[in-house]
Amino acid sequence: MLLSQYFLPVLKENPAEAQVVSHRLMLRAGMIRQQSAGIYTWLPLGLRVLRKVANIVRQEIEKAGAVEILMPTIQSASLWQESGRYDDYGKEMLRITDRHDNAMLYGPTAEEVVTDIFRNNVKSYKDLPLNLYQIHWKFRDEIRPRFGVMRGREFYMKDGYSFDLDQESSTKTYFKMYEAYLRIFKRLGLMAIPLKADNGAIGGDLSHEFQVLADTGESQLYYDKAFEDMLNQDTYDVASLQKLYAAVDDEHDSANCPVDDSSLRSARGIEVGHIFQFGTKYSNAMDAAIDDANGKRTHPWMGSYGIGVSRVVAAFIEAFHDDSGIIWPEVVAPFKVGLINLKVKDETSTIFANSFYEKLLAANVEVLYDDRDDSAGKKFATMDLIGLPWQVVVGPRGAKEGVLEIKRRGTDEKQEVSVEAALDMLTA
Ligand code: 5CA
Repeated sequence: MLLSQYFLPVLKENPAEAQVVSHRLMLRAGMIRQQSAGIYTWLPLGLRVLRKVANIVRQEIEKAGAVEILMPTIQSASLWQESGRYDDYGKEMLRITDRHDNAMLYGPTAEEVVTDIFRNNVKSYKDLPLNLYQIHWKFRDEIRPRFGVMRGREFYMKDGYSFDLDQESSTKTYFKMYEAYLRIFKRLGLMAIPLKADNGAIGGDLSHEFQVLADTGESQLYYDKAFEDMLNQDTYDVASLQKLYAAVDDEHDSANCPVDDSSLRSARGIEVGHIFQFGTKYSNAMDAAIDDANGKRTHPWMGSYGIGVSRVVAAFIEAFHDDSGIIWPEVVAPFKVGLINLKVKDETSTIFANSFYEKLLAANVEVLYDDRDDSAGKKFATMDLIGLPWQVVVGPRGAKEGVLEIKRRGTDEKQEVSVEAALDMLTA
């Protein structure tokens, strides 16, 4: 991508409204713009990261047996009246009336819609287990939207819903999702501690939340340091993980903590995922029944599984930044390489940089090429701010000698290398 043709409205100054580093950097790096409180436009750079996070979530969740659908964001109030949640949900639900005076709402979650799909289309135990998910926008009219997309009103969520014949099978599915979550966060390179949680408005008994460690997280997290090794392994010992101590905020009672001080870690955490098993709550309320092996009508056991995809983007920045800007890990970086042509008016430099750009494109390397006629200082500052993992700099002197300067964002090590060596490094 040529920066001269791209849309990257970076800001030099820190926006006054941004209290946390991820919000500040997302605005400054031209990733998002606020439309109204808690509602954002995702600009090209931000959208690329959002899509990358979503795709990793998608791949891992599908390996674990989930199937993607796309449900409407606008839902009928009547479904929520059936489940009994219409009145309970309160002011967080954005209620809308259509031209025929039908009560509608912008979905804060989709248990009702998916249960409706299920009851109209699944009739037999032979079709179970069934695990449907989507990655889509949600709306919750939070009293205090804050920290940019970290706590938005409109946000992008992966929400999955499982249907099993009985509790035993449902619990198996639940822990399959639990493991898939551990794999997702490991692949993303984020340490996410799973902890037993309250079911809250979703209801039910079995529930875990996943907290990513970051200094500026909203909650205070306490956990057994044994998590750190166990989450790094290739296979997970779910039974042992479940026995480890972890708690957030007031749930932690230092006087009665089962872990001694030398094994207890405390850190700030960001809740990036939450999974629930709630039995037959919705299948009963909405009479979503199937025939079991004996032809008897039975209500399936359900679970739901959320990941705050847009929040994960912010969590990355909280975890990976320095004073100059973002430091993207390669897995979710908007581009892998930032190429800078220091002197556009120098013909040798420009021919050399253009040709290297073409080589990167031919090798399928995602590259953002700063081909604009601008000062070196400004170009370096922009590249540091947007945080691409590799920076490659072409200048008149190097171009004459056929060398480029290559630098890993977040380190000070610069190397002068040949075109071939640079290509090897960037395609490794
Ligand atoms: N129906 C279930 C899961 S399918 C559900 O809604 N769970 S949730 O309420 O816990 O939300 C799932 C995840 O969405 C949370 O773990 C969090 O990461 C993210 N999330 C929730 N509210 C917001 C918000 N206001 N802004 C950004 N992300 C949010």
